[in-house]
Amino acid sequence: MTEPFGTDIWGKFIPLAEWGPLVDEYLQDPAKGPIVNIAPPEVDDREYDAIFIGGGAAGRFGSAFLRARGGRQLVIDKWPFLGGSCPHEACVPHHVFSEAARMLDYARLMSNKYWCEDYENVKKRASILAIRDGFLRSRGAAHGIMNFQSKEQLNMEYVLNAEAKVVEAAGPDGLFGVEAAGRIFKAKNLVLAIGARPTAPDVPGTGLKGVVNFATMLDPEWLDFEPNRCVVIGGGKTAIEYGSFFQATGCSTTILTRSQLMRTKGLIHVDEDMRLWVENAMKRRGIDIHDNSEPVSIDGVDRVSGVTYRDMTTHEQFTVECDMVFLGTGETPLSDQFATLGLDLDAKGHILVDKTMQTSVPGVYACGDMIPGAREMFKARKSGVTAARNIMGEYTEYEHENYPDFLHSTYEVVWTGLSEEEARQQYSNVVTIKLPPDGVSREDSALPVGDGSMFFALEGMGEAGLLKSVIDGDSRKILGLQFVAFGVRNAFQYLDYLIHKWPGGFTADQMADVNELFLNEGYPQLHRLRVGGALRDL
Ligand code: COM
Repeated sequence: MTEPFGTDIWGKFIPLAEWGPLVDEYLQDPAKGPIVNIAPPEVDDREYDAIFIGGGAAGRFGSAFLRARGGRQLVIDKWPFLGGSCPHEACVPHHVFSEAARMLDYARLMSNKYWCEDYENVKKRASILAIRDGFLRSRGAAHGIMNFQSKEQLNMEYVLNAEAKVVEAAGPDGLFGVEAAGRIFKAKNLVLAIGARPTAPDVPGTGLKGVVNFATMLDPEWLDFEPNRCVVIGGGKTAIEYGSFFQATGCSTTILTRSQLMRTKGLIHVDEDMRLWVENAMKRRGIDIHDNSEPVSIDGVDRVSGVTYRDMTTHEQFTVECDMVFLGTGETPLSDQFATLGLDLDAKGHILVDKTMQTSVPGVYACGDMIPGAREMFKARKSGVTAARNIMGEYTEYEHENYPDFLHSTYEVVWTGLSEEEARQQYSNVVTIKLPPDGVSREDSALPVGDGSMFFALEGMGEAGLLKSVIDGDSRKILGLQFVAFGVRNAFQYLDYLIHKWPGGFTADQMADVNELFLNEGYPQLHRLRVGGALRDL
């Protein structure tokens, strides 16, 4: 045990505008030591109800809830900011890149039309580095709001820029001990939430210059050239999102995936119509997609020059030339850092938890990317909150392995509930409502059209998107919803709640009763067209 150290900020107001530059100083010089915001005993001398190890979405939201319920929490993070990978290298930059992809897609559609310049001939490329650097320039604002809000508005206690080590399992006093910033902190419960690290495929060449993942591509020293030809390895959400972005910038992209696109293990309830719509739209935009393909080697001397892959059926080998490889091959939870606790893990190293987020060790909870299920902020936040509620004595369950989901191509792709195939396995009278309808070719349909896709109807027939509702024709309950286009993803948060939480289920008739507020083929309007009598496909 060393002497306590670090910068004590308890009781000192740091204006929001100062937080961003302050965090940057710590990022550039981590040896500046911990940032310590701990209440002195004269302010609060209670034991901590929980120490959250990891201050990402799970640890931060769990802490906020626990605090709001009158408990005492401490959150410790190795980075000098709260919010974890989300504001730093994952969700926020991903949303920047996906928004760029969408705008670039539209620029091509609108090239030389109306008020728009000749995009293809004048600006063949958008700079990946410029967009990346734009995000890096503004990242301090995202870091800053996390620390400011957590301290000034949510009254959290935290230690940042410090490693946390569990040094005592619950002893006779029932307390755990955690060492950080040269001190031992005691708590009745632990919440483990330090996340996961990107996993590289087990092939030669992953260390070559030009091989990146979502985190390393943000490092200006690592990605210091403008890529022109990219190979993405993987077929899940990250591969689709980043691959769509690279292609949209004009960096010609190939995707190599073992499974079909969107059929990786991490994606569930994926409807085949939706999957095909996404894959075909990506192909129409020039992305070269090879499924059933496993990487053999990443080739090059010092820097990457290509990827050799094998067709998993014929075993034939092929090489694709490139100057950048993006690894979208999943992540591994950092559970080995808690090996001394003897927690039950799955084969991939996820910490196994029950529906209250409690692990196999009483008093130890785990959340976010450390547990099975989607690696998503929504799961992180909700699992952290679930742990906090249970710690504070409010029994709460969360189905963390069954969830609605969302991804970007150049479109918003969002789904909840059962796919049509899943519904047909469980129900004998499945009815679907679809746009474009069955039997109408995509090219002949300007629908669905609405917010964000009006010019697809005018200039890009057949690119408007896909809308689908899967209904049990007997009970009239909505079983699943799928959408590819724009402007509906926020509605899905509420639609998901309705179809899963409405007592007895949410019916097509109730959906038809919802007031639609915009001109679009949204779900209320389409259900209204159909629900007068017996339900039939539309
Ligand atoms: C959002 C991070 S970028 S958190 O979920 O608000 O902590």
